[in-house]
Amino acid sequence: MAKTGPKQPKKKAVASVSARKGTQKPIALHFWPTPNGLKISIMLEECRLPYELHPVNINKGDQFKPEFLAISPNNRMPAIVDPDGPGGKPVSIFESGAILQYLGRKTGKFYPSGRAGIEVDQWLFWQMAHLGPTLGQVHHFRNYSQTKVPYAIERFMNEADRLYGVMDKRLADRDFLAGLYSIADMAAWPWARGYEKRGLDIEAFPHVRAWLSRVGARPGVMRGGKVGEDLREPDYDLGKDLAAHKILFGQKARK
Ligand SMILES: N[C@@H](CCC(=O)N[C@@H](CS)C(=O)NCC(=O)O)C(=O)O
Repeated sequence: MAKTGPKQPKKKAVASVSARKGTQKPIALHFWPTPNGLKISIMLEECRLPYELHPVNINKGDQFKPEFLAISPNNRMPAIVDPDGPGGKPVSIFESGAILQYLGRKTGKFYPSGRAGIEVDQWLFWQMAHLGPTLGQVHHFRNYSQTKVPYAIERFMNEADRLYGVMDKRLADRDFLAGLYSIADMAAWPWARGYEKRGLDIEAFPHVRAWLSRVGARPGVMRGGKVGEDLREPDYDLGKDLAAHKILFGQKARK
């Protein structure tokens, strides 16, 4: 928790319409436009919470700046600072699942309590522990690794296929992962929509495909899913940015 409100990295823009209209103090969203970052811009847009975007260019090493590490010690975005946290005091939060739960509790939206909340937790943690990390590894070994390792590609693509299968079965008789639309869908959607880049055949998963369209048609998801599009150069390809590879893929405890 930030006691006095941590120093913020340079501000880029006020992203939400509600931030300009409302009287609430905006939440600082430390962000780069990747699936994990977009989970939070989507939730903020869905809740119409005012927020300011603080770009963290992870390809250039912004995640190692001391002021960012003060709020996100794992040097990963997203992170937020809510000036109006519990007890009216500022609070900082890292880990996208924890942020989604916090915003759900704060607003009373998309994160029910009781039995329904248990459903949400299971699918939220499933995304955090399985879908996100596995698709991340698929992307890494297929698109970023300079050495093609067939075993790693096959291993993670098989696992991704299995996970899409789990999701497809789950969505066969309900519209959303936890029944009602929730933070679990917001966590899974930005990852699941990238099936093409990861070489997955969506035709094999018709219920996932229908859910991708259902979630993607929500105005809040449309707004939140586009946040930060202008931050990267239009033709940027991390697969070819070897300087970024050094920053992102060579990390160890001691420098
Ligand atoms: N479990 C974390 C994962 C966050 C994460 O991996 N963020 C990546 C971008 S998608 C990042 O900030 N990488 C910076 C780095 O690797 O140094 C969450 O869900 O918040």
